[in-house]
Amino acid sequence: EDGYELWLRYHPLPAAAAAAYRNQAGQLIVGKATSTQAATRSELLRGLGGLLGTPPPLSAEVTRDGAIVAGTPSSSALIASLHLDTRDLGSEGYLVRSMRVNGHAATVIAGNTDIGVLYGAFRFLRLLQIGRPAGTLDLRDTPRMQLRVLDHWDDLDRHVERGYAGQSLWNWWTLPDDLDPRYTDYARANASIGINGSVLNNVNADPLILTHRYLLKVAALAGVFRAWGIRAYLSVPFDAPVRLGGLKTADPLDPAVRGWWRDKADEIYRLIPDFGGFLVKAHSEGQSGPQDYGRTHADGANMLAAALAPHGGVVMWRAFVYANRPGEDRVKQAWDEFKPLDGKFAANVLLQVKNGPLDFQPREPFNPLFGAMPKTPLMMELQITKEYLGFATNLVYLGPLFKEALAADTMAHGKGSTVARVIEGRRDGHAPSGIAGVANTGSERDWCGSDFNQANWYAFGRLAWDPQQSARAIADDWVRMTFSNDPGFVGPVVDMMMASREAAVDYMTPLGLAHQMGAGSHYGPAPWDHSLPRADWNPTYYNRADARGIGFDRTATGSDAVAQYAPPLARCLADLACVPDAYLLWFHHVPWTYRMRSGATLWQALVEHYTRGLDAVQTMRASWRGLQGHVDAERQLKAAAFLAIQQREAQWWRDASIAYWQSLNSLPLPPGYAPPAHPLRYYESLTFPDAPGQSR
Ligand code: BDP
Repeated sequence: EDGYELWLRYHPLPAAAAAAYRNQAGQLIVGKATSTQAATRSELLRGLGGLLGTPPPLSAEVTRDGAIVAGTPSSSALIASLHLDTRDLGSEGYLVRSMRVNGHAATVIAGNTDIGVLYGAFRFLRLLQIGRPAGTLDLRDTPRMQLRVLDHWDDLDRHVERGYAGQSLWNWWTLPDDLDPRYTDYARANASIGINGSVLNNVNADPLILTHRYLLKVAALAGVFRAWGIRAYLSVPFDAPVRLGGLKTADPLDPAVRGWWRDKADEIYRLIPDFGGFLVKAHSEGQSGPQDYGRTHADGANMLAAALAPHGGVVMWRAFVYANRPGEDRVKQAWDEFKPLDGKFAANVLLQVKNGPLDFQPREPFNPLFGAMPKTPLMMELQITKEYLGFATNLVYLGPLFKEALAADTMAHGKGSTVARVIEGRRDGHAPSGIAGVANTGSERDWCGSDFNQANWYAFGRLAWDPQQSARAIADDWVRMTFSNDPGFVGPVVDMMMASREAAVDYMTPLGLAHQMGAGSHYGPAPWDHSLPRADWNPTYYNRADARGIGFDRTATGSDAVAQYAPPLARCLADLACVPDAYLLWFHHVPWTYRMRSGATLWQALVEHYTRGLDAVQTMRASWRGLQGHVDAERQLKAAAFLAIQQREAQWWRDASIAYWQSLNSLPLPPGYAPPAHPLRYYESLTFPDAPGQSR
């Protein structure tokens, strides 16, 4: 049990459950005329064979009860003869229905397309994996967003930026000849949760990826993914025409530059007819952009969009920009720069906006661009890899974080204009729509650096398909599929997962603090740090702590970032009487002695939160220890070892933070709270040049 099988762990079900399901899996009628049909067939045989002991026999028609019939009305005469209403299933939806076919009880899995049928097959297998009844089904489902994409921050030498699970999955050196079976398993895992796109390389992009030699490698991967409904995309550097093409400029209005990109797009589509498009990090953290030539983001994005449009490709243009403007609040910059461009982007451009205005913190308010650009399709970018959440070893289930971001109410069009509705694009009539997650995958056997990190990949896919699902229900499915249906195990583990994100916020950055991690590596606490050359890369820039108080004043008396939110929301966030505690220090600078709604002072509340976070990790650890015997020894021991690391790190976070704040405010600890284990200078002296995943 090394975790390789992920949630597609088709181990034999308990005898009674298997016996019951065998009545619903007596024979299988599914085509293999296309690669997706063949994939569907092989997955059903593999899944049912694994879960039930033997796979059902294949058949051309329904001759007995318990048949499973999968297909589209156009590929299967049998499905067509059932006259199913598939109109509202679109191009990726499916239905799974128990009905009589040829006088026999059958399960019909149908869609308008092969890929819809594949998604339906995975749904059917999931029902068996999680022990749901499968004899009276009437399910219909369609994705709420069109582009459901993983962004891999993988360099071409297999280093993964902010990756904590080994090397890149893509072995660029042995591609295109060697098609590691792992590429197929990657595609299966994604298809099982509805992910339909993969950006293969780092947003800090190397132009080498656009050479013909590398495009052949990309084409080989795209060839593996195709059957599973996944399109390949590439991150491209804006100045590729200069660095690769030998042109003097990358000016987006220059005809030679436009021609270069057009030719490049044509070349790509000759090799990969279903290529998805480009992801661009422009004018951000050292990457070049159209501003280098006196042009706007829209000029740059539209130029690439024009090259891709004839082939149906899209541009995902990132809004993660912040220039080095001392004295300015970094979190305001994207809004200032992009909002005036609303309506200026070509139809096949999506603006890819991080969930929060800063950078994938344990907690941030939502990015005010959501709701502020009704004429532009906005894609949300979430981070699945835990750059700011303790890396691979900390158990932090991100379902609640993703949900919080999606469910946030922008109030942009009155109550109920949630971020999810904005990105779904329905209100503003946008196509395309999408969501991206920065992948946490790597070459380690367990894919994600820990078994529990797999849940974050899983939750991302499930929420990308349907943001309305609950984080708890998704965790419940995942635990059952990954570990066991044993109720004595499922309940406690789901509780543990559901508590884990708030625990991390508490022991790292409670009450609206952010970016207090070690500069550069983002490992461990360093609230004192101001060593980096740019002010806005340093923890002290964000905490603004001194002898009197702490927090970033983003109201009108400070940076006024709050004014970027819709007025009713802005009014609340700016008002100490209304702002939620969770965002207090994000929007306000307050004295250490400030009275919280609970009656405690801010200082007491901070100490309480840090300690509560640490306690929660202790509880998680004890609860996992108590589940020994419910789970195989390998996965039990690994998670136990990682929880021990997490407990040590939570203690470190709590103690180092408290020691630093105390060095400023000279306040005693509230009674009953243990003092930090070491003096502040000990924490300040720790360095980790070897921390994994750093950017280059
Ligand atoms: C930051 C990461 C950096 C990425 C950057 C980005 O620290 O490695 O390149 O985001 O999203 O969070 O471009």
